[in-house]
Amino acid sequence: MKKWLPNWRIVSLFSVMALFLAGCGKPFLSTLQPVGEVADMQKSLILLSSAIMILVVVVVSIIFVYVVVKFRQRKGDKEIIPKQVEGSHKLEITWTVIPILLLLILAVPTVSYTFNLADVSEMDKEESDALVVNVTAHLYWWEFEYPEYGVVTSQDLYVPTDENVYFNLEASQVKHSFWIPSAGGKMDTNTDNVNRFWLNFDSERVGQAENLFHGKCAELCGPSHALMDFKVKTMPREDFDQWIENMQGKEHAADTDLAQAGEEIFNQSCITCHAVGADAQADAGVAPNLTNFGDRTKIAGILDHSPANLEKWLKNPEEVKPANLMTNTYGNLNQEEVDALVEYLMSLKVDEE
Ligand code: HEC
Ligand SMILES: [Cu+2]
Repeated sequence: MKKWLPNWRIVSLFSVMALFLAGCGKPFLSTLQPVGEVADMQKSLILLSSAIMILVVVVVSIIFVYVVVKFRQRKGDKEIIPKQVEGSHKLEITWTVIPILLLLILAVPTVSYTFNLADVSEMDKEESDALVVNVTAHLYWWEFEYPEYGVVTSQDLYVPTDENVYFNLEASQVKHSFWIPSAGGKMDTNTDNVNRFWLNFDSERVGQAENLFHGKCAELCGPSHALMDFKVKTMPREDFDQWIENMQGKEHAADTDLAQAGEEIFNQSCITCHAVGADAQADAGVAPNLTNFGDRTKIAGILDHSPANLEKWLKNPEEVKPANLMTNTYGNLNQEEVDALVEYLMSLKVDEE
């Protein structure tokens, strides 16, 4: 009997692994650390379905092992066939009723949450003051439009806390999927229809990630799919209104000579795709709107936001994000031009310091 006991080394290995894996969830990127109502509902479904599955696996395994041990052929008793239970009504009813009950336990909350999560009736009301964001997924970046306010931004999504935020989701070239793990999702963004859903960020809990959550593309869309990240900045409603006002009023003036030189280069080589300023919607959809580029937390969604990384991006975007749509669309920039562009782009800010 003794040799069946697990070795202490194995026990400690598994305990260390469990401890290690327990550290996997990061508060800005974990479905298991929900930040709002939608994420709470989704987490409870994950836990419920996992519990049911584990229960089934454990019970079936125990019965399996029991049967194998109990009815095995022992030494000496050859060709004895145990009593057959085929056609037993009692057994057949039991193993039909139990799964039905388990499915009911799973189905009732799932259906009720599904309807609740799909309830976007607020968006169709005439006099609604619900906040709507139009999300367009592009290769390999995200565009966010606030249609009530005439504001467009990209890569960093700004949302107020403690209210439902409604999303219209679309894609421009190929299918992507919009996912903010801590807040909810995923929902596909398609090229031929608009999907709608809502999310909610609880002000009591946004502190867990210092008001900055990570968003992801969750549908394989091309070579840079894994790099198609975005950020979500959460803030109280007043700060959000202030941000909208700043975005609307933005008349940017380059304040140093270098930035001015950068602006000139930008207006020659980059403005065909990128837009800057309050009326920037004109060219929306081709390239990220850069009105508040200086406030971004990342460059192109993934590089840390620093002048050195911006230089790296401008010199060779392909190296950072393979197959992105900026590669090879403008001539080679010399060092002076890069320096000027970096100075100019980093000065594009609307947030108050
Ligand atoms: C053909 C259109 C096109 C041209 C021309 C172009 N870009 Fe881009 N740019 C893009 C696209 C598309 C992206 C998004 C790439 C991605 O993330 O996959 C991008 C991304 C960027 C980003 C990162 C934006 C962010 O929000 O993090 C910066 C900065 C940038 N471009 C600067 C420039 C500058 C400066 C020039 C001119 C020298 C330029 N671009 C010329 C299409 C263009
Ligand atoms: Cu993708």
